[in-house]
Amino acid sequence: MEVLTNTTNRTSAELIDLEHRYNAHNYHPLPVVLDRGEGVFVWDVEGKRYYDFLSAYSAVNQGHCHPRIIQALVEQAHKLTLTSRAFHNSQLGIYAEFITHYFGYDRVLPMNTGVEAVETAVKLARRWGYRIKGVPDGQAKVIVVDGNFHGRTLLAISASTDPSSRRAFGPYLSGFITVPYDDIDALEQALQDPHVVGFLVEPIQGEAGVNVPSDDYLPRAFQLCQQHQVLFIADEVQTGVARTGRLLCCDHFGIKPDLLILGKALSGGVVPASAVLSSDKVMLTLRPGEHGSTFGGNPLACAVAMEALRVVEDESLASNAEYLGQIFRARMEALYQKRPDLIKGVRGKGLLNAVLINDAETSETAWNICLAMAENGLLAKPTHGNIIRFAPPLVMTEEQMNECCSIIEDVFTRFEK
Ligand code: IF1
Repeated sequence: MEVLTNTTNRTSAELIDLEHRYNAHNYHPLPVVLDRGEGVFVWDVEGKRYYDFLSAYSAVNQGHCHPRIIQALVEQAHKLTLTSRAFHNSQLGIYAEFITHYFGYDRVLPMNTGVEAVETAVKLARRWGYRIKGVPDGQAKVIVVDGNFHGRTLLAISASTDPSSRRAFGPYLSGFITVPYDDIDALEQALQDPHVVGFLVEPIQGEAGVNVPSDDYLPRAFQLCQQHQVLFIADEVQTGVARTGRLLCCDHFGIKPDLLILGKALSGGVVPASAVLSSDKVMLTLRPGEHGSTFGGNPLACAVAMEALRVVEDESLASNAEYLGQIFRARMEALYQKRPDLIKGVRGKGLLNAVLINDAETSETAWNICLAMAENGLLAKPTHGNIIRFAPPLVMTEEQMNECCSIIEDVFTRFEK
């Protein structure tokens, strides 16, 4: 397919300057200006091609601009994009039936961004706590874990333990209890509080650096929540939709969360679409007019999300992620043995992986390695400190994965701190 030329007629440098001049400085991107994406590839404005190993933070699991998802977008966009929920629309009922059967839940509450779905899940847990569990009004608490990332709203940062996410944004929302991640005794202790209504956790912590818990942590946490009449709330915004080698990361641990939070790849990165899925007993505690959003459940997002989920199934993306993830981690482990001065660990599941850089002093090393990989046609970005996350689209072929591992190995082998 011919590479479409840059339609802005500006250079990367000019576009970076414009962004710096007129945009808030709330990110520090790699100096790459992307203009086009297709499958596992993205092109910058000068036409240089890269393998995308960030996948827009796991939103384009189905690959950039997947033709089937774009077709669903275009067809619906020509018909009806938004009605608000003041009226019904012809896509929402079909979508609700589709997604609840797809994931095995009674009901869905559609929102737009991941953090809106997190907010929705916490509101549902509190409401269930007051109406069903009998927690005194205004006393509900939700347990969260150290190193969590659930988004950027005041609720999400009130739950956060990360200074860069929360400092100088107070006052904070109360009603959160924080326990160490992967510490079942600490969780059991916190569950003694009769006002606890929910345990909110990422099955694998993304932003914290792809932290994978012990095999028995989540199953035991789920069991303890059941024993203490507490809702197990899985934030699968980043780990869900086949990213970790199963449809849901919770599937690796054999648990079915009481509330499931999805976002990002739910729409294949085409339009914002997020969702909370749960049971009648939780969902029906909400009455008309008590929650919603202008775009939540809009027909365009419904049509796109259904096709995005069909693609996941039709192209067996979960098993592909599982298979390619094993190749990736094996080659990175071998690289680790060759360069223990540069690497101090490799971890992840499916195609959500991280290479831990061996430099306690500065996070410059990880950054410079990412710059060198960009020079060699592969895009990845460090997360907290010296951890490089590697998360390509799940449509990658084995041949492409091997080529990418060679690029990474070449960069690491030649890299001097
Ligand atoms: C940023 C990374 C961060 C998430 C989980 C909810 C949300 C996210 C597990 C909120 C969002 C994004 C946000 C973006 C960077 C990226 C991210 F881990 F994916 F890399 F920050 F942790 N739950 N994650 O990962 O979803 O409202 O953004 O749709 O804010 O810098 P959102």
